[in-house]
Amino acid sequence: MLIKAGGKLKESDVTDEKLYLSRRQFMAGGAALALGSLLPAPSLAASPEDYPALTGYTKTKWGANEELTPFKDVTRYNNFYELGVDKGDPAENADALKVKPWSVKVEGEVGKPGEYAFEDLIKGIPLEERIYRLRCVEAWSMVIPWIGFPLSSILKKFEPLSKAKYVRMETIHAPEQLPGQRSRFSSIDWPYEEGLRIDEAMHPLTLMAIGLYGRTLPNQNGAPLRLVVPWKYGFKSIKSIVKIQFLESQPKTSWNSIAPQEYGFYANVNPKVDHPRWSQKTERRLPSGLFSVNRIDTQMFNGYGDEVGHLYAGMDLKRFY
Ligand SMILES: Nc1nc2c(c(=O)[nH]1)N[C@H]1C(S)=C(S)[C@@H](COP(=O)(O)O)O[C@H]1N2
Ligand SMILES: [Mo]
Repeated sequence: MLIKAGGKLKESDVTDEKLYLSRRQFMAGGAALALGSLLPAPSLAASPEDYPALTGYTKTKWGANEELTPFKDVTRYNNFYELGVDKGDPAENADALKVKPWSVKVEGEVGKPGEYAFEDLIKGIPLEERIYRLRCVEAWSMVIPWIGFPLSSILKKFEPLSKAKYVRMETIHAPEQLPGQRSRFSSIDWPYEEGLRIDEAMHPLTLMAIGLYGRTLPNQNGAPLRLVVPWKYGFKSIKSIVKIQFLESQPKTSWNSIAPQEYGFYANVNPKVDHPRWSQKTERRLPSGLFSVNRIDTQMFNGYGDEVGHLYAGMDLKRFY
């Protein structure tokens, strides 16, 4: 059931994290849009072959029987508000993001803080392909063949101290590159930030991805490295990470700061706890069109409950949503 005072909701109304960003940002972008329409449309890379190949990864059991969401949908239906508010904007603006050179700052309660070059960070860590479901809080979902490694394998390199109870991550802040960060009207207090409890961060399912479909990550999917937490709503899977902090207390997170009554710190996929404005009982599995919506039931913890349920034993998941 959709909950809204005074009338019915259309399907399009529900695809709306951008509700918080777009109304004002849309007007600010108006001038640029008008200019843009005079220019030839950019030619968008549409197949895996358009991206550099990744080699030497092993295939895993994860998602082996699932039907993959086509590459085109995985790379052209994105939420990456630094690159625009509409689903097609991140692909169109992808070239704005510069991913070379790239480094990650490591701070806080760790034995080995510092600034690590991307190449050093991933050196020596075996790459895996894992097919995971990603379920957005907007009630659409995809099945994506990620390439990456358990987040724990890099976190351990930094030697976390016992005081480290949470991990906070930050996305690149570069308004000169990223159109979404230039908008005076955006509700997000950049940079985008996310956090996990340390046991969630260290869980073997939590993936740091550097590729998909056998290729390096397209920028719109969060190049050069982005988190994938498959039992949580998509917004926890922070893109284009430049900072990792180990903290004693729970960090702020971008969506929780914008609308705390709608987006919690935990954000576990949960069909029993509805978003205040729509149901979370079902989802549209992409590709989804007007005539074949492809609606399926949403599973507790996005179907990963056997692996992660114990992390939340005894917690009231209506309160800690
Ligand atoms: N930095 C950053 N990370 C982000 C977002 C964002 O806007 N900025 N959007 C989040 C949301 S809401 C979702 S659903 C997923 C989408 O990931 P995908 O585009 O790779 O499918 O990225 C998440 N990570
Ligand atoms: Mo999302």
